[in-house]
Amino acid sequence: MNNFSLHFVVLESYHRTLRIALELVNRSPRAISDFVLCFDMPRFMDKNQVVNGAVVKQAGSHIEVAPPPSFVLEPDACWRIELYSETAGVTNLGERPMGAYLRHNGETFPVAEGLHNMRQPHSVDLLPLYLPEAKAGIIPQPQHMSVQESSLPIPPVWQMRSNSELAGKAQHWLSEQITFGDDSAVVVSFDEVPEMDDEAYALRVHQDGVTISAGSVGGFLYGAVSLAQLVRTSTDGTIALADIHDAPRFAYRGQFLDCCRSFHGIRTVKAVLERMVWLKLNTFHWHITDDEGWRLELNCFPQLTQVGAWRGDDEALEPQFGSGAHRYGGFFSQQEVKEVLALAESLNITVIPEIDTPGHARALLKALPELLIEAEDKSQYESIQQYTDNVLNPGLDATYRVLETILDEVCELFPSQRIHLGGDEVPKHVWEKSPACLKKQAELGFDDVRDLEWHLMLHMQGHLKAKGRAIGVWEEASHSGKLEDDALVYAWSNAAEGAKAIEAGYKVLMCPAQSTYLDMAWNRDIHEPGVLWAGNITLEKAYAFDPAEGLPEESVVGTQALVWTEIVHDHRILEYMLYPRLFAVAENAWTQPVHKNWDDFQARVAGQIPLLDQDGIHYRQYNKQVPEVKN
Ligand code: TNX
Repeated sequence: MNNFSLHFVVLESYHRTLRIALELVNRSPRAISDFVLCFDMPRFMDKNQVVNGAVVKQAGSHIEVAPPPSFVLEPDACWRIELYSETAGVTNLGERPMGAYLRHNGETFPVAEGLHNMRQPHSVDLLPLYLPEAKAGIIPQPQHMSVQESSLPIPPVWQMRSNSELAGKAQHWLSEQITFGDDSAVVVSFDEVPEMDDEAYALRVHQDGVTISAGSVGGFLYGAVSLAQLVRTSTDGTIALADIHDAPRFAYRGQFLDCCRSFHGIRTVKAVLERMVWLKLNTFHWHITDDEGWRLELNCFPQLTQVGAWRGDDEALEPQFGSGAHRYGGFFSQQEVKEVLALAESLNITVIPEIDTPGHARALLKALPELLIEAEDKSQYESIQQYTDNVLNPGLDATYRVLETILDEVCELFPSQRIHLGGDEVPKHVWEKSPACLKKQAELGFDDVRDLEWHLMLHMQGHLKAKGRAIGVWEEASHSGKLEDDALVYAWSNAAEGAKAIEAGYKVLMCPAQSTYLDMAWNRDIHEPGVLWAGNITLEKAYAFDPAEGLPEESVVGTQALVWTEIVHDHRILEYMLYPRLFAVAENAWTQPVHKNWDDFQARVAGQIPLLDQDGIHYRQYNKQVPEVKN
């Protein structure tokens, strides 16, 4: 049993005004004094507006508060502290204080979650998701598909024939989906047609079997996936005779996973990749460095993972997002990276690693402080995620050398043509009081110390270019217009950012949070997991997104589904956030808008639900009435 518990009381919660009270109850038989209460809550607390105590520390979501001096918390008594924040209100229970513990005499003691007074909002989009009757079919919808009345009975065993080496991966993949043997009369034949476009395929279901034609590894694989979907979604033991001609709308059809905020390890990553191919997704954007953890083992700096991969009360990085006082974290060993890359290769998936610079670099800074931190830098800033010390210093030569060394090893490990360099959310006022930055600014003749941001990024772009690699960056890094135009810009905060980057001459990957951030909650129920800063995302909203709407099609390389993992602590919640919304993102990435159809899509989603069940996927239930709103 826990000896302490923490009640959470919302006093005021508006757009930029949050007043809360925390009530710590002592259920132990002893009085306690001289303690600190630690918890995580992603809101910047105003140190000057505290009632009955003090904020003694904040780093990111991690907050430490203390009672007034000489305060004693008697058994069965309660200490109530009031805190104020101008960051944002709280929208659901995922934003209550998490991972609370007490620190007392150098030891930590767990604090249980107590009661809360959060209310359901008055107007709330709680519409349950209903799906129509299931329909056998393919997700994403093929571009051209003509179906006949008659059908082919699905045999227990198929025979495989191939005239193409390009079909090897498809054959291997398909043999894990359906059974093959020599003495079946029903044949799947792989037929090479060299002039077909990359990733395009034709699939013909006829009286004697199935013919898959393609001119590329991806084309054969996606033909095989379509066949497997027809077989597995069939409810009557047959598949209709059909003629399918299919090719993707976009070359970049992605999925993004943040392995930093919560550590998602190799099993989850492999499971994600294995399911990506089912939806013809071909690019995995692997977020492996951030403020809350460095997840990539590198030989050049072992400290990156020795120090930067762990959080806890005793670690260089504080607990975050409820990870608690104990040591929490992990990383991908180089061996594991190689396994992931081999799996990706077998599934026609490119893995793009992201080394986030110059912001979101706190784990890196904590791992290599003697190289990367300038003691005289008195700049004061506050990042959007409540850090005051998470930005690399472009005034220091070491910053360039360290990044080059890291990127060299990243390039040895990862074969991808593109490396993502981050570039998002660099806070205002960084570097303004850094002697090294001011000196560098003067040397380079820049008007603004902030110009060092693109200077550093451009330097790294050049470094990678010399190795034959191009970069990806989040939209902010394109604002200066100084990066070379082979940088791919990831538009994330809204779709207009994509238009802006295209106008500046860049190609874009469209992943606006309002449609593709699947860490957004499904709805506004306070019990629903997920954040809401870009609104809730229903299946319908996810499906309504057209990545190239109003944009020149040739400037849009594609779209991706993202899951940031502040609140996505484990594989189960990850699946819950992804399914079935990932179907919508995949169809947006593959299918031309004229071939999309919301009603038909829902029926095909319903057709896939039994497969999610068979595969043990913890998807969001779609036919359950959401509990009535009680206000
Ligand atoms: C914005 S997207 C971020 C992330 C957060 C995410 C949460 C982007 C480039 N920055 O750091 O994890 O929102 O939804």
